[in-house]
Amino acid sequence: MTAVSGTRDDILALLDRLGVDRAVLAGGDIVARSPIDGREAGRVRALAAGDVDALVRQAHAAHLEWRGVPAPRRGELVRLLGEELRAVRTDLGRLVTVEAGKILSEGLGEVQEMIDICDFAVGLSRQLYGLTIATERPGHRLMETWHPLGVCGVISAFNFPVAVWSWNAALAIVCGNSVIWKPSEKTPLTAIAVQAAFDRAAAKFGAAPAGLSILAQGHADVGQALVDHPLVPLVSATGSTRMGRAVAPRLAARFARAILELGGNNAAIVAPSADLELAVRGIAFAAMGTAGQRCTTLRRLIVHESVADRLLDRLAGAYRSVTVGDPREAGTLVGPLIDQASFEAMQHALAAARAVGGTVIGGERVDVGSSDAYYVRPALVTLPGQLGPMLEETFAPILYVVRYRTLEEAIALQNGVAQGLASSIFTTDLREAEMFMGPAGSDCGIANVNLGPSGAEIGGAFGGEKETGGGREAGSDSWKAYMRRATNTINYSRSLPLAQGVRFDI
Ligand code: UN1
Repeated sequence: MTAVSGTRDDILALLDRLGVDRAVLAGGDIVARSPIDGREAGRVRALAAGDVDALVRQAHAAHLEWRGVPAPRRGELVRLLGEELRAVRTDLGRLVTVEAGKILSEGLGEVQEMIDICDFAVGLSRQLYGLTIATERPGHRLMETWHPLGVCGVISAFNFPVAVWSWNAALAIVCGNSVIWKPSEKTPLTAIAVQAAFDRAAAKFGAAPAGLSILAQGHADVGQALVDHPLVPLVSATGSTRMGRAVAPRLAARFARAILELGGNNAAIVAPSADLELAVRGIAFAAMGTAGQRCTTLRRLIVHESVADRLLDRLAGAYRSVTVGDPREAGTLVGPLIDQASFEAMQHALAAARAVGGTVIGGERVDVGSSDAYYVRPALVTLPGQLGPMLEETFAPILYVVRYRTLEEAIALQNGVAQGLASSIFTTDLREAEMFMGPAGSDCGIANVNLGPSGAEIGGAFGGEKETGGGREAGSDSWKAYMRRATNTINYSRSLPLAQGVRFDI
């Protein structure tokens, strides 16, 4: 293999094509670095926590103006954003690859998700429906209306450095809100490129208030200032459960809303009737794709004892042969881990697995000719039971395997962790599939049949239960979290009947 290199030149060329001035790399506290070779490309300015107040006030002023613009007109701005994203899809996708280390098709796929949610939000801008409800009083009408909320804070993670912003921002903006985005410090450049695309869309739109979408690069203190600001009624935060534990109580203390997308420890059950060929492919993508760094990554495989040996044989082959390397190269399926800390966490989890009697295939570092880059062969770990590191989310490509005998046992294992994001079952037995999706089945926000737990479409609501945080983003009726609901009772009669038959005659 030729040594990985050239990420700085790649980044500079991409910034030019994405309409971003190279001067953004002129200096600051945030290191822009590609995990492909681990080399620094430059430094980006971080805001101080004290800068946040002025930005929130600017965003709040933008919201006050924007809420008076009819929603379908607000949709026009998001339509233009979608057009801008279409125009830069290849370059922005490649920048995601260079900055986050995803393979090219996943980088492109992430930008496609942004385009998809823009399209969804444009349609939604004419469908922010309330209800008319039967009233108990004659000559009255009872209804509900949905109104813009205010400034929406978005805190996103490195692994989906651009899509997560768009899931929130596209909906928040058609709903009449403004947005302040604190991206991961590990992916500052993709955020700048997205903000540039938004600014171009706003310029074409013509009459968007300044400060409708603000990028606030910074460290945890900037995120915290956003979380604590009284003019921010909603914060949507994606990241670890540890981050969620810091954010949620602060929001609760001031009765602000939270959309939390935290850790996942996602499982797949492989039943005796499963199509094993399909299961192997589904498992391989879900467990090794994105180098195990999706919150929906498959981390636990619960396989029926009657098919375990056959399945594991085939999986072991896939784990040994999968191409690990530079994600910019066409044949690569597994790119780098984001950084050294991530590599160390993976090695720590594998050592813990061995300590509880686990057998490990893979997991070793792969040399790509750069000591600052961390590539690994994905690890397949057979455990004697669901214990030790299998109960935790390690953001790396480790798939733990346990065997089961009855479906009840498998579902208990699937539900027997603290997280509740995504899950799946491979079965051709209708009863098993329905059982898994039913009230006594998977306890996750996502429950799939005959595909892995990752790679959700934007049309459905995305999010999970328990320590995953309970938030929902993207499709279905997730938009309701970005609006406030008013219940309206209108009396068009000449008398004043009181509800519940109460009499109050004066
Ligand atoms: C995440 O990893 O933060 O379902 C979200 C998926 C993606 C979203 C992942 N659409 O894999």
